[in-house]
Amino acid sequence: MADASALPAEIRHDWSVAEVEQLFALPFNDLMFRAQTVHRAHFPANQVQLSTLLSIKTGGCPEDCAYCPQAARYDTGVEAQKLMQVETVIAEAKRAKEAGASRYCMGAAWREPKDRDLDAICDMVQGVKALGLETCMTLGMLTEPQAQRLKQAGLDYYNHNIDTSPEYYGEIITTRTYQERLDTLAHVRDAGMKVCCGGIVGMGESARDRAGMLVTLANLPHHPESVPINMLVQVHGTPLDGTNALDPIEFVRTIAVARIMMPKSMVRLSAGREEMSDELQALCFLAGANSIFCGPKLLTTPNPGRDHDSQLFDRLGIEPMPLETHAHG
Ligand code: SAM
Ligand code: DTB
Ligand code: SF4
Repeated sequence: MADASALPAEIRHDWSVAEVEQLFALPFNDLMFRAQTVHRAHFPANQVQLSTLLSIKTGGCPEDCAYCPQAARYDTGVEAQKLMQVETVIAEAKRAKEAGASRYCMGAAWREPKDRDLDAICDMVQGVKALGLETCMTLGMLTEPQAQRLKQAGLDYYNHNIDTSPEYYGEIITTRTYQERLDTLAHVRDAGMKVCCGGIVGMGESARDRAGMLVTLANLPHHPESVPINMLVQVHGTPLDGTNALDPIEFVRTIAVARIMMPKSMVRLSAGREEMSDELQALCFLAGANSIFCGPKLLTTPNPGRDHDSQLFDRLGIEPMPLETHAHG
């Protein structure tokens, strides 16, 4: 019998929210089968890419993102620090490479970078790249010239998340608009960098919002090469602390639908792994997640240690994805 779900998925940019809600509503086994089929058509079935995060400028952020421990206005115990020294960043990146990471992601708690900070930022990019790692930065909003400077310095990826659906966005952030986020993504793309863009679930959003978030991502002119799906890490002092937890099965469904909608993108099982069981993470890999953050810390909150992750990979027969496999395009 011909089964459309067995065909490699086409790359589409015309998804409707209603259609995506139907994908979410499929029987779980059917959804997982479709996601696995798409995954296997485009990627090695048992490889997961490893990125390591470093907060190069922590805390004191002027924005009001309701999930974020680094916003100055919430009392979360995160102390504001200055931009890290270039040498310290490079030394940390070296350790991450030795621990098996293929990409190094550097994050700053800024609304946007100041031009005077960009010299040091570009030195970090060059130094980390020289170690043979892919580089990624997440620094907030970028102007066109700033994006071009980062590209010239050799930056491979820029991370800027849309966070949630256009409809729910105003409940989470008021200090910048959804459109400003889309503008930054366009500047990154136009400068010729690869885009890392995803969002957070478990913020009290509806099922329709989760579908709407994925529709925004998949209907961008190009699918982001990397799509981080974060489970909210609840931090004491942030407005979202105490939000009802999302059903873990719904989280797995979100990964599976992202995989089906963006067949060639790396889908990252991002924040929230520290609170997930090994079995839940295994389901996320089965649903098509093929990237994680490794190392004991995300930006400010804990992440599973290297030993735990290697044991999990051994139990699942998963291997770290070599750089050559994902550095195409
Ligand atoms: N300040 C820059 C910005 O917001 O674009 C870059 C750093 S910011 C911390 C990067 C992303 O981390 C956010 O867009 C959000 O998606 C994610 N994030 C922050 N706090 C989180 C939390 N508590 N749980 C899950 N994801 C979180
Ligand atoms: C992304 O989507 N998630 C990462 C990375 N991109 C920058 C950040 C997660 C942060 C979780 C909260 C913290 O550790 O401060
Ligand atoms: Fe600032 Fe980024 Fe946190 Fe928002 S997510 S408060 S912009 S560090």
